[in-house]
Amino acid sequence: MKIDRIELHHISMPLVHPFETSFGVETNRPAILVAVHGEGITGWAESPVGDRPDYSAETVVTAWHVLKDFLVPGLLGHPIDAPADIFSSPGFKMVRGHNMAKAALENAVWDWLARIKNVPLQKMLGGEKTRVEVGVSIGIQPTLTGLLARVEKFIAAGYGRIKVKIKPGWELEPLMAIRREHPTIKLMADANSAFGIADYPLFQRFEPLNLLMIEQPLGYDDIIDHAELQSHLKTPICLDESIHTPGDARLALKLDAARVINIKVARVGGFSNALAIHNLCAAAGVPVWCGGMLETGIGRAANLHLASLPNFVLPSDISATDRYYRRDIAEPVFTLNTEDSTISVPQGAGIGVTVDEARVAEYRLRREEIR
Ligand code: OSB
Ligand code: MG
Repeated sequence: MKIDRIELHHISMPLVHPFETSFGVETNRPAILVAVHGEGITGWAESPVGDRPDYSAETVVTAWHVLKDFLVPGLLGHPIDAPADIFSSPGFKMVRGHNMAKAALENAVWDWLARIKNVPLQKMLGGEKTRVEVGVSIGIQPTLTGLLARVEKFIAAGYGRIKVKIKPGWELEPLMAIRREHPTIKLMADANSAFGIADYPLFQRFEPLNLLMIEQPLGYDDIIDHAELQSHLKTPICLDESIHTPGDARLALKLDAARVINIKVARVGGFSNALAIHNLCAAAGVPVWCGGMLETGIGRAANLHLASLPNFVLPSDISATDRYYRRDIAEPVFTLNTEDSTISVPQGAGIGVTVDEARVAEYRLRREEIR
């Protein structure tokens, strides 16, 4: 089978609520959407790249360049009967790194193949769960009272796991305040690399809070200091930013630098690497969960399919649509199953959602079609 035309869309979506992490505030979420057309079918995927190279080294501009000038031209006309065929195309063989650019194109091809076969994407990935356990990720808030009100609101809405962003000066106190009011809620913290190994005594003070895990406390490119930090703690450390490849995951597992891994399909370069990391962790007895990047309904649908695999045993950062966007670009929107803090995996062909192209056009800053 052949792909004859590929579209790139750069969009910017207004968030319902500004999202603050240790590296800054976002009020609008950019993304690159990829649509692959061939055999009368269209496959979609989303690259949740940022405007700034803060979470990852890539930006909308670098991902656009790598897609348009290298990855896409090599895939047009290249025979594809299974996802693995992508990797023999000239662009994928050549390009080093640029995982978020690769993920968008690879994942659009997975969606395209699943739609051609008329099966839900999860079947092709090997996932069986029909509901995925989820939580909510709460950004840094201006005040402690504001944070507690937000936590309260999400718990009342049915979320069974709360993750809060932390940074130096906003760590122990907010976590203790939440724990005091919610003694049994599944609670965790994400530092997005804001601390150093010298801060280990601070993390030891987290231990009585019984956190599910501490996500990416140290350097975005570090594994070895995380191993050292883990040796001082009972609370599991989870790696996010530091894991880009199955090789990174092997190293982290070998050094006991991560007792949990957050798999973000964009960060690891697409479903093939995500599956490889899932399998490595399963073999090592290390649980995984699916991270989020404030995706639109396109990226979140893909995440739900991935998180339906068996070793995704911890709640994933996939929340209901109304937590991110007033109007999303794909239908149907996602709602929380409040009885068990899950979201159902959409059961249509491919990612199981329909892209609203008129809305994509409304939020679009740039479009390009390559034949
Ligand atoms: O570190 O997990 C992160 C959003 C943008 C960049 C990094 C992160 C996040 C989130 C959002 O935590 C989770 C979600 O999409 O709900
Ligand atoms: Mg994170």
